[in-house]
Order: sequence, then structure tokens, then C-alpha cells
Amino acid sequence: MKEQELDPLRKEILGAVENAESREALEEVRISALGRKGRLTALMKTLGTLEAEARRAAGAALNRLKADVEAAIAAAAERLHHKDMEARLAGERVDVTLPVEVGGEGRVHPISQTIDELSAIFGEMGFKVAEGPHIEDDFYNFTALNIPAEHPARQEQDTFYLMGAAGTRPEARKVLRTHTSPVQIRTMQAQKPPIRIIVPGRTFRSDHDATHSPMFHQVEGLVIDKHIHMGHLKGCLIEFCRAFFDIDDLPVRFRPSYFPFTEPSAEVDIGCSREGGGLKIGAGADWLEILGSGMVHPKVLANCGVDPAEYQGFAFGMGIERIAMLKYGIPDLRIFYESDLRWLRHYGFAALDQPSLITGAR
Ligand code: 2NL
Repeated sequence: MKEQELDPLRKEILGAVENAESREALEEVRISALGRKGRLTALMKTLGTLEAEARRAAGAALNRLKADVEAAIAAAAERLHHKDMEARLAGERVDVTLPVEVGGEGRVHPISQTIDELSAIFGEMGFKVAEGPHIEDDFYNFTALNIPAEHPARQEQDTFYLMGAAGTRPEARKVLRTHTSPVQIRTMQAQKPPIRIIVPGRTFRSDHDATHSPMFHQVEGLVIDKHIHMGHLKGCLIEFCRAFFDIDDLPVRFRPSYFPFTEPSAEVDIGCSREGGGLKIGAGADWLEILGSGMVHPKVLANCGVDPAEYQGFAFGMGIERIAMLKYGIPDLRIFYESDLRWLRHYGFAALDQPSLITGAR
């Protein structure tokens, strides 16, 4: 069997591969050529009847053809996959500019709802909402915040680092921000005090289990002005906790703590009761930690070009999933990002139901 004798078969099979208009049709072509009863397979089986020399030449020719057919099928599969994808994308196109259908099926995700609610509460206190990039420099995410080089948060296990070009210095690699603080750093650099902002948004840590997601949401707040002191911090956060949970006499407790970026630092607990197994927020014998806070460290102010002799301020941070779960009785963190419609219909909020200052939509 000479190479040329295979030419008509080669033409025929490659032509059929080229003409296959669906993945099913391509699979049929593959089976008819390379399947157990395929035409190439049948020719392969005849090799045994040939003389050694002829067998070697024919075997090599058949193997070349087989490899070419396989490569053509792989390329065609890729082409058809793209075609399917294009068709799907065209079919599933949604017009995000269409007006919301009042009373329709759509729901506001609890994370969006919670961000709307806390923005309304802090907005009433004079805070503006600030946003910034998810991909950050080491300086904005760590160095400016007085987080030392040996801090565990800087380690590979805890933080997502982006690949740099070969030979990129570790401190020159970009990171997915591990908190929203970089936005406060950028704000302090860009504008003169007084500053009163909250920064809700996505944050990222290399952590995944029942209670941790590699992507989660935080809100941080920052107030910088002349003569800001711990009393402002306490008043602001007590007010927030009571407004957010809609309990006027909610007990709020401040516990000494430590963060590299604040001094002094305090963790904030709210009263709760765990009687009878369930958790009930409000007066009770127990405490539940819900946020961290402190007076902005003078080094952090100086790192941002703010003179600590002239200005002071406080900052705080909390997890949005956590306070949403507490307020709305959502038991499991893992379902938050699964886009499960049954979950959304249960825990989601009606569109256009504006969050009020006190409780948000109900
Ligand atoms: C927590 C604690 C906190 C901050 C965040 C902050 C930001 C700047 C300067 C100083 Cl730019 N501090 N943020 C301060 C104290 C606590 O978060 O437990 N978050 C979930």
C-alpha cells in the first residue's frame, strides 16, 4: 500500500471532518474512520497479511493518516465548541438596561440589600460611599497599613498573589485586596480631611471551608478630622449597631484588641442570648463579636501624607456576609454565591423596595 493510494481516503475523511456541522456529526465521522469498525481501523487490520517491508511502509503511512485525522478532529471539535458557545451566548443575552418589573420574579441578593441598608444608615450620619480596585499593590494593601513583612496575612497561604513576569520581586507582585482598606489609603492620599467614608466591597483570601469563602464582602469606615477621638468612634458604632439590628436598647460592648493599623484598637460585641439553642440578638447573657475598630495609627496617617499632629481619626471594619446572616437568619455561608434561585426566592428582597434608615426593606 503506497502513501498515494491512501489519498482518496484521506481526502474523504478530512472532508467529512471539515463538513461536520455539529459535535454529534463529528463523532459519527470519528467512529466511521477510527472506531472499532472504522475504515482506517479495517486497513490497520490488513497490515498483518503483508510482507515485512511492505508492512513497515504501509504501517507508517496509515499511522500518519491516523495522526492527521485525529488532529483534524481535535481542531474541528474546538471550532464546534466555539460555535456552540457563540450560539449559547447569543441565545442567553439579557438586556440589563430593561426596567425592573415591579412585583416580578427578580430578587435583590441579601449582600446587595445589606450594603444598601448600611449605606443608608452611615449616609444619614454624613458618610459617603467610596470604591476602588480589587487588584492592588503591596503598598496599598499592606505597607501603608503598617502591616509588617512577616505578618501572616502577607504569606502565600493567606493571600492571592497575581503571577508577575519571571523574576518579579515578591513585593512588586499584585494582590487581590484582602480588605477594603486600600480604598481608604487612596482616599487619604487624594483628598484633604475632613474625610468621612464607608467602603463596601469584595475582598479575597485564600481560604475555603464551611465558614470561609475565597471571595467575601467587607465594609470598612474611615473618619479623619481635627479633634476626632474614641468617643466619636463609640458613638458612631453604637448608633450603627442599634440602627442596623433595629433594637433601640441593644447592648454594645467595646473590648481592647490589636490591629497593626489602629492604636488603640477595640473589638465590638453586641448583646445576645443563646438560651434554648437558638441565637437571639438583643439583651441577654451572651456577647457576639461583630466588628473591629480603632483610632487610625499615626504611622498610617503619615504613610498617606496626613499630618498626625494635626489630624486624628477612627476606622472600623466588618464582614457583610456575617451581619447579613445574623440579621436575616441565613444559616449557611456557602450558598451565598451559588445563584440558586430557590435560595434567592427565599432570602432575596423585592426589587424597588427601598431600604429605610432603620430596617431596610421587609
Ligand atoms: C475587622 C477589623 C478593621 C480597620 C479595619 C482601617 C483602615 C485604615 C486605617 C486604619 Cl485605612 N484602619 N481599618 C481598622 C480596624 C479594624 O477591621 O475585623 N474587619 C473584618
